[in-house]
Amino acid sequence: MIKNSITAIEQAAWSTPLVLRGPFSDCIGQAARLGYDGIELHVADSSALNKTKILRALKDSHICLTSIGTGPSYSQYGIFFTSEDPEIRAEAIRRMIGHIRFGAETGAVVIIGLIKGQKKDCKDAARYPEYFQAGMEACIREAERLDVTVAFEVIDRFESDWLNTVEEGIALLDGFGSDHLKLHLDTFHMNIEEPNIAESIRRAGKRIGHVHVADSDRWYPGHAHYDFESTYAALRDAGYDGAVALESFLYPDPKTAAKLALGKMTELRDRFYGNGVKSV
Ligand code: LER
Ligand code: MN
Repeated sequence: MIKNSITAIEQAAWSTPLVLRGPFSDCIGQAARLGYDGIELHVADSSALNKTKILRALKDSHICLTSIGTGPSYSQYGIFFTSEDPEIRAEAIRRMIGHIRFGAETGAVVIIGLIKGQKKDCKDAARYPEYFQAGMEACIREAERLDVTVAFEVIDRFESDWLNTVEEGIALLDGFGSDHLKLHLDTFHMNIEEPNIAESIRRAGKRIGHVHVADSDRWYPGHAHYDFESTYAALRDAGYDGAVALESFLYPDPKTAAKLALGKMTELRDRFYGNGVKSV
């Protein structure tokens, strides 16, 4: 059965589409009280976390860590795979290795999204593919060693100047050929890039490793006109059985967004996966 999850970060701008804010142990308690099955923590550096406290909060709240978001290294600290600076590239890899080790301790999927960097960020333009390859290979090696899933997020053209579509994501995965590298789909990005979202999901099939949901305007699911019915039907047909994490703006306020989203996510899950029945 898929898990309903919610994103959290310790600190970020109001406009960042991550829902719960504050110390992670508090966010975990809030997610559980709201009725979520799991939480996705967006972390700059996993090796600097108080893991004992987080693991205790997860245990006490009876929810799981579904996923680790790794974008804050890029968005808050300018650390990414494709920097022309070798120290920044090494630091990006060190942080990803720390996230993957935390994933091994918790069973969480580790996201590779914004940390890949953009072409425009690399002042040594001709070399970004080589730097990206090295970053990805280091992650895949550690993920295979520790049996962790790393999920590559396809991000729309307005936030990333390359690797924007599901088709490009599939080609990327095929190039690496590792069972531990999966695709991470986000309804907000797919709504911008995919001509037929349900078809893209079915094509991605068993390669799907993680899912983010927000409506077409990036508010909570149910607020605008994204077709969640066809997305959930396609996820079920693809045999997807992982987590679906709410990554939306905080409008009208975080608690309302989290509650209304969970209502819609639960209704969709019951309808397309059946109450308590495992997916196909
Ligand atoms: C960025 O828009 C996004 O969707 C995040 O999941 C990236 O970490
Ligand atoms: Mn996302």
